[in-house]
Amino acid sequence: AFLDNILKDETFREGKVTVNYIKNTPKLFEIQQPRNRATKMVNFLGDVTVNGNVDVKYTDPTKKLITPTVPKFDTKSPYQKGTKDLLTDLGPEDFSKWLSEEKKIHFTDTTLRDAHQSLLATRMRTYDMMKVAEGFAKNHPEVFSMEVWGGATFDVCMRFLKENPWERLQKLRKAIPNILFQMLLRGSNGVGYTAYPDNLIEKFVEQAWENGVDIFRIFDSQNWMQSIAPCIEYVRKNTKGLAEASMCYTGDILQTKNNKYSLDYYLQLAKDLENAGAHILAIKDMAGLLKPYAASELVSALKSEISIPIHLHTHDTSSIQSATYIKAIEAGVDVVDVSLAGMSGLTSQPNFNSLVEAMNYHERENKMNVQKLNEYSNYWTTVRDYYYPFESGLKAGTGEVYKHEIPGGQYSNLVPQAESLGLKDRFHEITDMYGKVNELFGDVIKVTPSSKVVGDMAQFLVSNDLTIDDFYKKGNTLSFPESVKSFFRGDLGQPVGGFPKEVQKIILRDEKPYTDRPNAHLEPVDFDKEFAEFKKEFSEGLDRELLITDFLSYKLYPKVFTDLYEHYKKYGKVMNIPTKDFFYGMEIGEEIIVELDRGKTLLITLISTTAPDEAGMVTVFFKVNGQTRNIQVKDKS
Ligand code: 3PY
Ligand code: ZN
Repeated sequence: AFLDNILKDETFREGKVTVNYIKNTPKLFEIQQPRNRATKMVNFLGDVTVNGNVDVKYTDPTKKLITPTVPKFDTKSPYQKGTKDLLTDLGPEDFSKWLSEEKKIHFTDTTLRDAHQSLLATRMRTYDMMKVAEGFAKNHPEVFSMEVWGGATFDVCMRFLKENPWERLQKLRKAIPNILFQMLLRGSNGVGYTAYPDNLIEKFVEQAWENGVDIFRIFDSQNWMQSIAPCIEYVRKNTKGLAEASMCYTGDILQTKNNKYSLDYYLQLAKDLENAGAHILAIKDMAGLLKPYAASELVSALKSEISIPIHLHTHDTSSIQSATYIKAIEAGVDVVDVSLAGMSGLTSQPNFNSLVEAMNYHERENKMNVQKLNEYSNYWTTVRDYYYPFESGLKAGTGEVYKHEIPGGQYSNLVPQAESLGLKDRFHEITDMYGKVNELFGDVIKVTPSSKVVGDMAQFLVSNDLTIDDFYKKGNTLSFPESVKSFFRGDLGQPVGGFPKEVQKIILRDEKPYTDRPNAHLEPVDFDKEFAEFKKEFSEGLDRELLITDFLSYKLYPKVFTDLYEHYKKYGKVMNIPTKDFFYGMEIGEEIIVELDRGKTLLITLISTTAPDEAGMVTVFFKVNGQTRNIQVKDKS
């Protein structure tokens, strides 16, 4: 434990050890009692067993959850070299050239980020990822990259799963050293919903790289260069990773009359991104609007205008997006985003397994072990069932997406959101209104966080039985959602073609909007001072050193981090609890193994629970590593 403390100590980790280091660091002698950690663990399990997990809104007692089969691999075999090794060898510029010259089509697997963000409200736990991480990396070294971090995962990880997102990244990196990792970065908004100080985003990029991210997919919710360009710069300056700059795709380039989002618009944007130093260009089709023939035209034109490689991302909400990939592949796209079959389709990415098969014998085929890919897909199909309360309930693709243009992740979330507002029966009114609000706002790009603004306004109008006409007539008397006011003030940057003036005036009334970068209105973070204050405030009662990554989590999400920290102090590390028990508690007689920390494990059996006593207290009996433990849990029902 003493050695453990040294290894965790920040001074040691930063290589700043001096002669009197041990003498001057009394913390090293504070040995945590495993019993204490075991007690916290059973307190958590006892609470979930008696009261359920607060994040699970309903359970289905008839549901049979089966144990997933982890595909076999030779644990002793070395990792084969993959794209991560190639990036290390070549450096970002030459790597980018290598990719441009590759004939084979390459695949990014989004299973661990966008797929579950879009299908399961981002709830996939590190526990389930880690079971297959090493095997997947050993069985599939040909995968171009794995999207594992960023977007909504950062927030949800802490808020609902009570995990440290940085630890997820570190664990995955250790298990998958050979394949490039990529993250989604929302430009000035980092991994949040609003602008942050520039130096905070810069530090975040540096730490994301230090902890394992290689490809930074950077986008701005209005395709605003002033938000994207600084992030490209941060990646180039602070990392040896790849800056993948995105153009968010909306509308339809094939519509040639009066089209704000025309082919020329995208070609100019792509050139600007290349000139700003991007190593890769991403076409980020967040709503799945890029139709097959439009993809053909867009990719061909881009190929003749820019020289960096092109990475295509889409969502299969319409259920036609594999055709888009095929046309894009014919037109020379370099990489496409797919997810393992069991986590693909609908609002997620197109099907990895089927696309690999479909490319068989084609001149751009990229051979993969499809048998193994299918085994991993089967693993996820089984695991997915554990997350059933987070499924959206969507059953089929929809052609309506071309009308409302709702991004994949938002579309599946809108179902439970409408339900919680008592608007379940009016879901289609909301999606219709979403399209109308988009027009009202001047046909904006809709992706996090601007998509939330349009969604908030649509829900506001529907729930108050208001029409667009009412907006114009009664606008001066309505209290609009805060996100809508913020958007029109300029907090999310400037939309293509500017804000519609009349609408802006109705929403802001006398408030003055601004047109410069929202980040310019924010005080830079004083890292030395604020990090020291943070450590002082939060280290009490904590069994580990607070790191700069904790500070970043705190600066991005102060309330969420504070709640996570309280949860950690009360229950310890819950990320290694099996998913079934984390969400639904334990069954009588069930025995589980939970890893506490590096190799230390607890064997926990739930022996029995009593009925609540007069004070509503339940006694829960466990056996922990052979010793009986009982705890008292307040029954909150
Ligand atoms: C995110 O920002 O989380 C997205 O996935 C946007 O498409
Ligand atoms: Zn996406």
